[in-house]
Amino acid sequence: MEAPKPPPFANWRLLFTFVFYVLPSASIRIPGAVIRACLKRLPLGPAIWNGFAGALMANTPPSQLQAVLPSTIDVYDAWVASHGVSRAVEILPTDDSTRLLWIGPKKFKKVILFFHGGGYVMPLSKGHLDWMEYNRTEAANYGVQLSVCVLQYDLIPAKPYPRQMTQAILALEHLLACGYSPSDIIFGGDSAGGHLSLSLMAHLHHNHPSRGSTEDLFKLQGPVKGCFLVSPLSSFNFSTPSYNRWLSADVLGRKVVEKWGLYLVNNSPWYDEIAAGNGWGVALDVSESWWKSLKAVDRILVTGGYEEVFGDHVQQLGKMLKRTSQGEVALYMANETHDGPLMDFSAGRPASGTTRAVTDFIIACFKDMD
Ligand SMILES: *[C@@H]1O[C@H](CO)[C@@H](O)[C@H](O)[C@H]1NC(C)=O
Ligand SMILES: *[C@@H]1O[C@H](CO)[C@@H](O)[C@H](O)[C@H]1NC(C)=O
Ligand SMILES: CC(=O)N[C@H]1CO[C@H](CO)[C@@H](O)[C@@H]1O
Repeated sequence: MEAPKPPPFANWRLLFTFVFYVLPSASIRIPGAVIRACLKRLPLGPAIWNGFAGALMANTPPSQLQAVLPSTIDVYDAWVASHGVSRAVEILPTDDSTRLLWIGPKKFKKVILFFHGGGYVMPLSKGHLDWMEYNRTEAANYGVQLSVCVLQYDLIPAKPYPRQMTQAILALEHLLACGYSPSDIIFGGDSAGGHLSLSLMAHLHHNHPSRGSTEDLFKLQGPVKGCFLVSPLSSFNFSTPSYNRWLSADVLGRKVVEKWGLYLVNNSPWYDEIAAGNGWGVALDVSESWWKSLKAVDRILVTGGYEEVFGDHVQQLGKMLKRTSQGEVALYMANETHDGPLMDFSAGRPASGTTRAVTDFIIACFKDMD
């Protein structure tokens, strides 16, 4: 058993960080976010929250964040208990440590393999589970019976790339071994989870050397039904206009993407792979030809916000996939900041257009089959 977590601020280092780094940074970011939100007619509440959360993320070391945030399994356990849903946790037999957390029966008609966001630093949040349950309920209303399988992947800096990708591949292989066919499966995620989805898709396109056999499996059985990418990290090029606004209402900024990005890729094969033109670790920073004739997934949905630092990259990614994928690709952009659906559910707001777009996508993928 893990030791109980200290309550917030029991940790003096965190208090120090908070007073001397987070608060000064927030006192600059919040007014900037408010001005930008007024200019762009965005809701004020989320902009203020983004200013505060952005300052917290950019100035708090990952170890301190991880010390106070409940772990993925704790969040899942509390959520199933409070929703009266049955708890179903599987340990991947091929790995012995990676867990799959189920919402709904393990053997059902369809399944969503979900990768939560949080910059690979933060664990699963309750908002993610509320979001996925919303999907399930909405889908059920349309006659689509599905379960959600949440991957509990390892976090950085302790476990850098490609550990999370390997875990995602093992999870997908496990679903196939359990009897799901690729056409019963949608995978996807938000932010870092979108990045992880792109890595998994990349592996299905060109096998990653760490895990070599999946490609043949999909050649035999056909493509995966769908993949949704909500505000995915897809490039480390910080010179786009979205990154260089004078005022930003977004929760992310260059500092945190760069810092956490380094935790992900340092001491890993990432640099050699990208230098050799292999796009497993980041989709847009290799030549487009790498993605040519992508047939791993039938339908892809890419979503993002015009007001997020990933805004330009998300649009580039959508356009690139439209050119390279043999399946159907849709790009949905809205006037919002990073990770709209998660923000909806974290704040208890009604579902926005982006949340709706993801749900409609999931229903459309599975609906045409029955
Ligand atoms: C980075 O992005 C900018 C702006 O979109 C572009 O002009 C530049 O060529 C990109 N750099 C690389 C190395 O891809
Ligand atoms: C987004 O906001 C701009 C003004 O800032 C407006 O012109 C545009 O129509 C809006 N787009 C959507 C999809 O709401
Ligand atoms: C398909 C399925 O299991 N749908 C469930 C979704 O969640 C609602 C409420 O939690 C259940 O009533 C449905 O049965």
